[in-house]
Amino acid sequence: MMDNSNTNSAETLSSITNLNCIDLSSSDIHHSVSLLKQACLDCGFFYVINHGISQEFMDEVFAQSKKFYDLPISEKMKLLRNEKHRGYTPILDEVLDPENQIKAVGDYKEGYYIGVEVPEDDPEAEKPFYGPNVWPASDILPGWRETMEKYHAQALEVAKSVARVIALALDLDAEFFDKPEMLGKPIATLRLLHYEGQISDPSNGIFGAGAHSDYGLITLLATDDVVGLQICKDKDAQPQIWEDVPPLKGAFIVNLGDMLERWSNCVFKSTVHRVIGNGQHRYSIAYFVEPSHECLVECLPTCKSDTNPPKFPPVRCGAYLSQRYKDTHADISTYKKS
Ligand SMILES: O=C(O)CCC(=O)C(=O)O
Repeated sequence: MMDNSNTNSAETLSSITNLNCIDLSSSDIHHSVSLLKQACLDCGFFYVINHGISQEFMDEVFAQSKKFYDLPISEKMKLLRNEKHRGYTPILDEVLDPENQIKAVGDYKEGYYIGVEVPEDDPEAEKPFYGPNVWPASDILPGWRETMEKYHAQALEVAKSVARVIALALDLDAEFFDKPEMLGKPIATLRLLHYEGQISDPSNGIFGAGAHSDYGLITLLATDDVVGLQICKDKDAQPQIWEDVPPLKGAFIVNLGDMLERWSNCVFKSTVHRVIGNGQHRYSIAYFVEPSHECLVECLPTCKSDTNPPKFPPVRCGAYLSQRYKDTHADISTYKKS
């Protein structure tokens, strides 16, 4: 829970939000579609349970993530992210809410990006979000790469299952997002996150993660049991109302990204969220799912009419994402200079 000192005139005390919960193992698809649709119309956030990834394996991924962050900063900096957005992002590397973080310098979190593994000599590696990953040496973190690769693959299957329910909720064929140019050849990025115990102070622009909406189709978020994630259903409201999203053991918190908001002509919402630090270490794992680089994101046929024309021009996924990353991350050349 946020404490009084963490509020300013533009926002009120937070309350706990009540998200719908989609059971991916349920045979009642109509019920799942209806729950998901209600969540997407309301705030674009929901829980997903019985998704097929075992708790034992989730625990292993979190344990491996913690081992990485326990390394000395000198070791972590050897794995600094590259221009393909692979590798380590130090504290303050990312500024998710530049407007409100003017007084601070960035997000008080460190991260590690792992994307789709494409060998350097593969022509596909020319694309902005494809290429080889950056991996810690196996003698330093044995089994780390294998664990993360396995998680990447399993999380993609969960994302595809969620995307089928989303497609039905948008009156599309269940397989709409399975096409080769969509999740057949996705840009899917796993990001391990660590909030190192900095207490947030919104009035001074200090956040674990500043307010933002995600860029892509959907994000699957796994968290430990430390609270911190908050959503704001109406970012234009004055004062803004921030609601805590409590962790739910074994569940993914799923949220819709801006690309899906564009695709659906704003029928489905991509909601602003942030992370408030309360002094405790917090670990989370975000899995950002986007279609292929070439995919043209243009208003879905089921989301437009004569009286409701498309609100956005079509955009290529790769170009759109490149711009969003550029807007929110430090220029890597600044690390080389220092
Ligand atoms: O760590 C969290 O709970 C949220 C992370 C997040 O919002 C992001 O990385 O986009």
